[in-house]
Amino acid sequence: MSDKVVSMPNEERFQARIDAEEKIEPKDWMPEKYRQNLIRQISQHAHSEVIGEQPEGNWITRAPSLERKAILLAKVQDEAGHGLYLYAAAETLGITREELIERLHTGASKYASIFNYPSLTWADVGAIGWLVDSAAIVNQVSLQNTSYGPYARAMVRICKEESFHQRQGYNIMMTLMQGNEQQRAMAQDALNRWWWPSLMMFGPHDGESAHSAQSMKWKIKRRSNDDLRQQYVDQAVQQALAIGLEVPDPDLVWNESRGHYDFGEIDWAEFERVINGNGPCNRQRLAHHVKAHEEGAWVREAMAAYDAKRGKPTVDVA
Ligand code: BYC
Repeated sequence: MSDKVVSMPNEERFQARIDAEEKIEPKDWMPEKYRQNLIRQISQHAHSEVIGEQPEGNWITRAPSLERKAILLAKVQDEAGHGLYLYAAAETLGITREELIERLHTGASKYASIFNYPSLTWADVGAIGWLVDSAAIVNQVSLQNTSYGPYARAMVRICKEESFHQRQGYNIMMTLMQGNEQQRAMAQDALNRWWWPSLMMFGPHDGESAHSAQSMKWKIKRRSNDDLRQQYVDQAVQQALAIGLEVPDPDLVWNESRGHYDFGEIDWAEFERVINGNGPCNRQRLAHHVKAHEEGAWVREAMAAYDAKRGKPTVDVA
């Protein structure tokens, strides 16, 4: 670090480090708003991974073959692991796991809107892996370069695992599309229901995004919501066409001059309803998490007792 940087006030020195692409680490000085904004985003991300286990978990006992069941089990376990890395990253910012879970249960902290939709058929498992994990990867690849070290490092491993998830989802859709008429209709129906919610995963338009300007300045976010959404649409449309699926958007058209697909407007009223707790499954998802958390209390207590007996600090396993 140059002498000039060292003599700057904290805020300016911090921004200079960000501008120089240095990673911020847990014990480094950081503005309180940077810390709080990161806790907000990382914990929302962690909650999404964990709540996201529910729609897919719904199909573990009904997977159509032993192989599909083993793959789905592994995927759902991966999502739990992602939650774990992300909660651990959030904890480095000085918040406890208990507080994070409390915020989820009281509704103070959000999770990705998409997990408030039901998984009605086996094809939905394909659609979630293909579309939801694709959307997540597009976003998370950019987050590998986020300015906060623990978050960036968690993203590297998560992206590798998400790539496998995406392929298993697309493979389910491809298999169904090579099947009989009923199976093809099931795949198309799943795409029809998951397409628009998957576009909502990227959040509001750039001009409406409350946090984007500051998050981009601090390089917490590296690319804008609309920019990432466009990349996702361009990729997913080609993948749909390749297996004979029709994207449910009458306004979808290739724009030669932009070199991108133009696409229709998201139903933002629906987005608002879902992120404010009134989607089709919000109550069910939260109630299930609260129940599982309460039923797991004895595990946390047993681990704390075990650690105390060994004279080790209690591991926070909320
Ligand atoms: N859903 O100012 P904005 C997975 C909220 S899971 C709900 O643009 P920001 C998987 C936003 O929080 C991977 N809420 O916010 C798991 C804010 O509200 P608050 C999930 C949303 O943070 C299992 C307000 O709207 N990925 O892959 O700058 C199975 C204004 O928005 C949503 C992540 O979580 C939404 N879709 O940008 C399968 C990625 N969109 O907090 C797969 C990490 C917006 O002020 N997160 N809101 O109350 C991010 O990259 C960013 O937080 C977002 C939003 C792009 C989502």
